Amino acid sequence: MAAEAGKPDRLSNRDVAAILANVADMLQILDANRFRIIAFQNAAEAIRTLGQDIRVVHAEGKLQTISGVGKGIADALDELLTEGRVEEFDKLKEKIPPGVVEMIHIPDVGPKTAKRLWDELGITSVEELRQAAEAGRIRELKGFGAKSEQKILKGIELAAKRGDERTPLGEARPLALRLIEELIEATPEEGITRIEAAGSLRRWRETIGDVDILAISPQSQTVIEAFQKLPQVVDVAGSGETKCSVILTTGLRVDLRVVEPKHWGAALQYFTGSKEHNVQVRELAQRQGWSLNEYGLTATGAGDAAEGEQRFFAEEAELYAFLGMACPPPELRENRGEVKAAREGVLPELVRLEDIRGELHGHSTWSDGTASIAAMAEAARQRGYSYWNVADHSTGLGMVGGLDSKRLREQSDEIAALNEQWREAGEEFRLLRGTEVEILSDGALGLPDEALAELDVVVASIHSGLRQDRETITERCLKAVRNPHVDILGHATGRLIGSRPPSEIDMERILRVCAETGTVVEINAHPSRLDVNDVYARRAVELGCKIAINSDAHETSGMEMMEYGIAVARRAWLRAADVINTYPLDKMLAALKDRRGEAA
Ligand code: DGT
Ligand code: CA
Ligand code: CA
Ligand code: ZN
Repeated sequence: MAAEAGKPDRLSNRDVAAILANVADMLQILDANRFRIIAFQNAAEAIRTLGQDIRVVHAEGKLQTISGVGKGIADALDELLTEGRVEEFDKLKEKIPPGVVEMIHIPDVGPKTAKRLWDELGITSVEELRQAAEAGRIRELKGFGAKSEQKILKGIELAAKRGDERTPLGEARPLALRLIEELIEATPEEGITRIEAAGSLRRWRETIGDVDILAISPQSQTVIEAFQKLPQVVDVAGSGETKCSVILTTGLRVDLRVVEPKHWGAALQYFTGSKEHNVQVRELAQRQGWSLNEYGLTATGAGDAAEGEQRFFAEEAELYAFLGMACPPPELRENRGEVKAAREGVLPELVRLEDIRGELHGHSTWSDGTASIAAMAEAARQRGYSYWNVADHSTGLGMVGGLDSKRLREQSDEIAALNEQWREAGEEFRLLRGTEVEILSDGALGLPDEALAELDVVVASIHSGLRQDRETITERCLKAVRNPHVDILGHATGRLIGSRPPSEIDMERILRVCAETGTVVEINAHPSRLDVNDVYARRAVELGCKIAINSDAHETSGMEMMEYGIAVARRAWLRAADVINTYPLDKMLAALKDRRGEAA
C-alpha cells in the first residue's frame, strides 16, 4: 500500500510505484483519458522493477530517462520526492473513497462496476460489498443477478488471499512450472527461445513472495499477450512491452520479463537474487570500476575501462567469471559467505538428487501409508534406489494405528520374503526393517528397546505435544536422541510451513547431543515440513552431525518430494559425504550409531 505522505526520504521504489498505480486506479474509476491511465500504469511498473533507487535517479535529475516516465509524471514524481505529496493526487483522493479504489482489484469487479456499486448502491468498501452480496442486494443493479453476487463473493475471497502472504515453495513451484509449459505451448513456434524461473523460486527458498520468470523471445509482445490469457490468470497487475505481472487464481503473483539474448546473463543473475547477494556482487563490480544492473556492466571510469564502456553476457557464469569468481549455485545466493567462497574458488560441491541411493523414512499400509510395502519398494526401485527403510509409525501416535512389537515382527516376515525374491533374482535392492518410533510426551519411546534393537534403522519423531515449553520438549527429545537404538531424529522442530510454527525446542542443544551420540539429523523433504531447515542443517554438519534426507512418503508419488529435501541440503552447503543416504548400503549402515566402528 501507499506509504504515508510527508516522508519523502522514506519512499521506496515499491511505495512510489504503489502511489502511481493508485492514481491510475482512481483515474479509471473517473473514466479519465485512456492514455493517461496507461501512462501512470506503465510508470508504476517501470519504477517497481527499476534496478536503481528512484530517489537516486531523482537526485541526479534523470527521472525522464526511466522508460515510461514523461514530463508530466516526472514533474509529479519530483513533487512527491521533495514534498512527500502531490497536490494533483490529493485532489483525486478527495473525490473517491479509498474502499472504492480497493474494490477494483477484486476479480470480476473492475473500475466500471466499482463506480456503479458506489454511485447506485452507495457501497464504499470491500466489507460493505461483501455484506451487500450476501444480502442479495447487488441484483438490484441492472445486469446483475444471483450469479454475479456469487462471483463477487468468490472474488473477495481470492483478493483477501493475496495480501502479503508468502506461498510455500511446494505450492508455488508446480504452479510456476506448469505456467511456463503452458506459456510455451500458447506461443507460436520459436516464439520463446529460452525461459527460466528466477527469484526465490530458483533459489529454492522455502516460501515464495512472487514468481519471477525470464524469457528470451524475438516477439515479446506476443509472449506477453499469451501470458495474460493463460487460463489460471485472474488479473493483470501491470503490463508493458517487455514485462508483465499477473495474479493467478491462487492469489500468487507472477512477473514475466522478456529480455534480449545479449542481456540474458546479467538479467538472470539480477533477477535470481537474493537482493543481499546482489548487493555483494555489485560492490565487487564497483571496486573493479563497473556498475552492474540487469542489462550488464557499465564502466564507471574508476577502473581500466573507459567510462561508459559496456559489457554484456549471454550466460550468467560469464558475468561471474568476468568479476573473478566462480558461479555460485542459486541455492547458495543468500549472502551467507558464498561470494567470498566463490572468489577464493572454494565453493562446496553440493549434494545432487542423483547422489541419493535410498531412503530411510517412509510409510506403508501397515500404518498410515496408502501403498503396500511391495508397491513402495517398486517406486523406490523405479527411482534407482538400492535400499528403502520401512519406517511405519509405532504405537503411541493417537489416531494412527501404529505398530506394536508383535505387528512389527509380522511386518519383518513380509519384508524378509520380499528381500528373498530380490536376492534370488540377483538384484541389489534391499528393504530395511525400521520404524518411525513415537517420542512420547515424557521422552519414552513408543516401542521397547528390545524391539528397536532388532531393527536396521530407527527414526524417532515427535508428533504431539508440540506446544510444550522449551525445557520440557528439549529434554524430552534429548532422551530419545540419547537412546542407543535411535539412529535418526525425524523432523525435529515439527513445523508445518504456513500452518504450524516450529516447537520451542532448543535446536542448538539438540544438535550438539546428536553430534555427541552419533544420531543422524533428518531433513524431512516433504515440502510442508522441510524440517530441519537449511540453517539448522548447516549448523548440524558444522557441529559434526550426519544428515539423512527423507521424503517421508506415505504414497508412491511421495518420493518425488526428495528434490525439495535436496534443495534444503544444498542451501545448507551440504556435500554428498554429509548425507548418509548417498552412501552404498553397507557404508550407510556402518554410519549408524549402534554400528559405528563395525567394519563396512
Ligand atoms: P520473494 O519474491 O520475496 O520470494 O523473493 P525474491 O528474491 O524473488 O525477490 P523479488 O521477487 O522481489 O525480486 C527478484 C529478484 O530481483 C531479487 O531476488 C533480486 C532482484 N531485485 C529486485 N529488486 C531489487 C533491488 O531493489 N535491488 C537489488 N539489488 N536486486 C533486486
Ligand atoms: Ca520473487
Ligand atoms: Ca518479483
Ligand atoms: Zn513419517
